[in-house]
Amino acid sequence: MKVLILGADGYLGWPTTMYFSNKGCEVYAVDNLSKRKIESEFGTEPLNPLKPFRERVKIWNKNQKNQISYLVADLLNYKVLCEILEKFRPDTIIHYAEQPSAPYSMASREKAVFTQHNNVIGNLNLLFAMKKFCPESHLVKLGTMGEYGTPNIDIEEGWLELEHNGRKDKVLYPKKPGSFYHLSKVHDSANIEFACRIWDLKCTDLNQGFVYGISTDEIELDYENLSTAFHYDSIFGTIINRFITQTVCKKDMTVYGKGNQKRAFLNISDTINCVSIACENPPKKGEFRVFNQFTEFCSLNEIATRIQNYADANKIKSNISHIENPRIEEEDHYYNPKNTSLISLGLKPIIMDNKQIDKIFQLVKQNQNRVNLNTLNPHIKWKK
Ligand code: USQ
Repeated sequence: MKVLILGADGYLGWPTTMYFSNKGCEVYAVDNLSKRKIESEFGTEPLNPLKPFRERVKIWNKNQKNQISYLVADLLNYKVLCEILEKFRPDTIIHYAEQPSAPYSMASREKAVFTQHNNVIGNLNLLFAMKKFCPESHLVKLGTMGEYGTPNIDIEEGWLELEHNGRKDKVLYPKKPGSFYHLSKVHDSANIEFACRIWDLKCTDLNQGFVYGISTDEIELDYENLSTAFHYDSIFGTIINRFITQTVCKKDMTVYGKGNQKRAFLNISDTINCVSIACENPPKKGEFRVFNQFTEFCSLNEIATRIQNYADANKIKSNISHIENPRIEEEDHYYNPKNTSLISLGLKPIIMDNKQIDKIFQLVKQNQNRVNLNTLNPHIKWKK
């Protein structure tokens, strides 16, 4: 299989790139390196020392039998994107190349505009380039569970059967996202569904919960050289990675508001497993297929308590503190998202247990001297 990976230098893009190469696929890895740039705007960097994109690929190619081709390129550059698709003609395109942070998108008008321009136009360019050069390719697009928000009804996988005034239809599930970042993914989903409908493209939109963890089979081959970025700061770090870092640094876990907010999540290895399952089971021509990509869901308080239980079991001091919520989000709500599609295709969920927490804990401990404590507390507020 020829796999094009867009956003190949990112937290998920890099382990995905190595996974498909290890599997024997012909892999072309593309990234514009913008994540490293936007991190520096806020003075943040990953916890672990990270090799530059080119270097990581070169190290992989030196030590592994299957080679990765790579290019530094931006999806906003339509001409270059067309050249990539025309030359490589991928069977599968895995698209991660978007600004991924909700707080970043809420920091200012400029950051909101950057996020939506970068994400929506990059994705739109890709759809046009696919139509022109590889309409048979399968687009595997990283969406987010945050597209749905927290509706007072069960969350289906992308589509909803509706009965209204005695008539029935199947419509895109109504979206109520919680940031301009999450909105950019909603706009992407609508554009992709339209492209599938009118141009017969085929796509799997993976509405993913937040991801935790740092280790995958390929990273464990050479942790020092092949690691992926681990963020713990309040802009790019996701909650589980943050709570564990806070605990290692003897700081309180910062639960925003009441902590009854319920969210869906998964281990980084399961991201790879889900993407792999989606690629091996492509949808039909013209189909816009949505999978909800998560393995567990619970409240933020329960997440903090799991980490506290791990700490107690290992005689580590930990504390949970409820701080003023910088975001506008419901703190007491119904939440029942479905995730049967990937499981019925063979996903065996990894559960966030003490073993998984310990892996992250050990990584953070090794790099504790690199934690910038000033970046731990949130300073971007949804409503100034
Ligand atoms: N939260 C806390 N304390 C913290 C950090 C976050 O209580 O210190 C809360 C937030 O208010 C939110 C929840 O934890 O309710 C999740 O926040 P997050 O920062 O871990 O995740 P989020 O902003 O939702 O975004 C992340 C990724 C994004 C992905 C999304 C999936 O950055 O790329 O799309 O997770 S989802 O959560 O399903 O929207």
